[in-house]
Amino acid sequence: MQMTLRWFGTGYDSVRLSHIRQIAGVTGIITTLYGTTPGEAWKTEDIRAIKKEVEDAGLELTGIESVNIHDSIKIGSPDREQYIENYITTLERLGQEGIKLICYNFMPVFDWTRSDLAKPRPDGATVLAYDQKKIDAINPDTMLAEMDANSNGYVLPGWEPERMGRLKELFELYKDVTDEKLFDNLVYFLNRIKPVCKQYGIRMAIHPDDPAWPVFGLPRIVTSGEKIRRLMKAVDDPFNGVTLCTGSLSSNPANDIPAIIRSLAGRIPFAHVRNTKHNGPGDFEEAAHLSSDGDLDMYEIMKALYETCPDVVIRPDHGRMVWGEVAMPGYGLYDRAMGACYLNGLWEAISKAATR
Ligand code: DNO
Repeated sequence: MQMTLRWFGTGYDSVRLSHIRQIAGVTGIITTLYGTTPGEAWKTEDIRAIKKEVEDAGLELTGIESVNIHDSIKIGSPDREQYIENYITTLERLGQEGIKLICYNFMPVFDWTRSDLAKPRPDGATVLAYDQKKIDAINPDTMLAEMDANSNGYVLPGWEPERMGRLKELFELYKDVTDEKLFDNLVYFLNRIKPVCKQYGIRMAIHPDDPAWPVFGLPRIVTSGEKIRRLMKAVDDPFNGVTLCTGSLSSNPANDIPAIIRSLAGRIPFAHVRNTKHNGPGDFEEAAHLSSDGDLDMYEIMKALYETCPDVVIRPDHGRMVWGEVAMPGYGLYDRAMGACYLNGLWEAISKAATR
C-alpha cells in the first residue's frame, strides 16, 4: 500500500508540496495538469516539469487524477476518434515518463455533484453535502452558479469553465445517450486504449459516479458493485481497473463497500477512502474519516483492501474544512492529513494483527 495525497499543482492549490512531505507516511502525490482541457494531448515537457517539481519536494508522482475524457467519447459521436487518438498520445507520454496509474471517470457533463460545499457541522467544521431535494429544486445552471460562488475562488476538479460554458449544448448532445449506449462507448474507448496501456503497464482506474444515481436525468453507469463487475468483465484485463471511492459508492447505502472490494480483487489499483453520514434518503454529508463520525466502517474497508489488494495506492479523500483553513472545498491540508494518519494507523494495526 502506498499512502498519497491529491495535489492540484502550483497556482491551483493552497497546499504546498513541502507541507505534504511532512505528513508522516505520505510518500506519493496524485496530480494532474490542471490547466489542460479534456480532449487535448498532454505535452511531454509539461509532464516532466510537474514530475520534477514533485520529486524535488521529496515525493513520488504516483498517479494522475484525472486524465479527463472528452464528451464526444462518452456520447460516441464521429469526432471521438480524434479525441481517443489524443488520449492515447497522452497515455504514451505518461507511460514514457514512468507514470502508470490513471484515474478517470465516465460521468456525462458533470463530474461529482454536491448541493452544498460548506455545510456546517455541530463542531464548527464545514463539509461537502448532497441533498436530492435541493438539487430537484434547481436547474443545472443555478447549481453551477452556486458551486462557483462557494468554491473560495478555486476551479473545482472536473468543473472546467470551458465545458460548463456549453451546458445547454451538452445536454442536447446527450439526449439520446442511454445507460446502455454510454456503457458501449466506454467499452469501445477501453478497447481502443488497451494496446498503449499494455505496452506501458498503465492501469486505468475508473472513478464511480458521485452520487451513485442519475443527476438531472443524465445517464450514470458506475454506481454499484454489480455494474462495476459488469464493466470489469466486458474488458477483462487487469489494465481495466477501478478507483474504489468509498464516499461515492456509499452515497447509496445499499452498496456494501467491503463486499464490493472483495468482489473486485486484483482490479483496484487505487482507492479514495472517506466517510459519509446519511441524514435521510438522498441526503448525506461528508464526515471525518473516523468510523464513528459517519456510517462507514473504515476498519472493515481497510481490512478488505489489505486482504485483497495489498499493493493499492490510497489517498484520503475529501476532508472537512477545520481550524479556519481556506482552501478548495474538500481539499484543505489539515483534515486530509488527519485522515492519512488515521488510515495509516488502521493499516499498521491490520497488518501487524495479520502477521503476528
Ligand atoms: C472530486 C473527485 C472527482 C474525481 C473524478 C475522477 O473531488 O473525487 O473529481 O477526481 O471523478 O475522474
